[in-house]
Amino acid sequence: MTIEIYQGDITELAIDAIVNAANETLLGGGGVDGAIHRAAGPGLLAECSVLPQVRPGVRCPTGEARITAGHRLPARHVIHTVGPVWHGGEVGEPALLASCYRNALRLADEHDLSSIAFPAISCGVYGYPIEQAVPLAVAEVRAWLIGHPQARIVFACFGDAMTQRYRVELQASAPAP
Ligand code: AR6
Repeated sequence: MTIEIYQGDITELAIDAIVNAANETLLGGGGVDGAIHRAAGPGLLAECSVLPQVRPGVRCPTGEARITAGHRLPARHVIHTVGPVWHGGEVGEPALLASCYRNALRLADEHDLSSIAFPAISCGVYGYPIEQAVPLAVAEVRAWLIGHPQARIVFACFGDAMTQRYRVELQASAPAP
């Protein structure tokens, strides 16, 4: 089992799946979502747009996940999840963010995918504080890896500060030898 940190653009990873920090429409946006759609090409938007709507305009409610092909990406699949918008932390944000990681990893299981890269879901436009999001992400991934000893998880970090935060957290949370 491995957890790696990769600093750079998640769209460049040749891996079973990259996770997209999307919005509920699944029709693209800015940040990592925009980068993934640009790199994947129009086939990704076409595939997303025919996913069923659970409510008008909503293809993936906050905290849930959906899977598509990777289209022109080097990654075989994209697992789209929708993180919570940060409203101060008292309206269920941690539980919703945890469920993003769990649901993305459950889909990976269902599709026999063992190498998965995550961006820092909700830590951009959605405003989730990095100091709180990173320990949660690491804890969810570590819990899942216990039952998936062959899996490889990559935390894709944009920028030195994010990379450093993950590095510190991975060291602090490492199981005793
Ligand atoms: N590779 C890796 N990480 C990236 C990349 C990239 N190419 N681009 C940005 N990041 P955000 P959110 C980092 O805003 O907060 C979209 O418009 C970024 O620095 O992409 O969940 C969606 O459509 C940050 O650390 O996602 C939604 O409307 C992290 O990825 C909304 O933004 C997440 O930032 C979702 O907001």
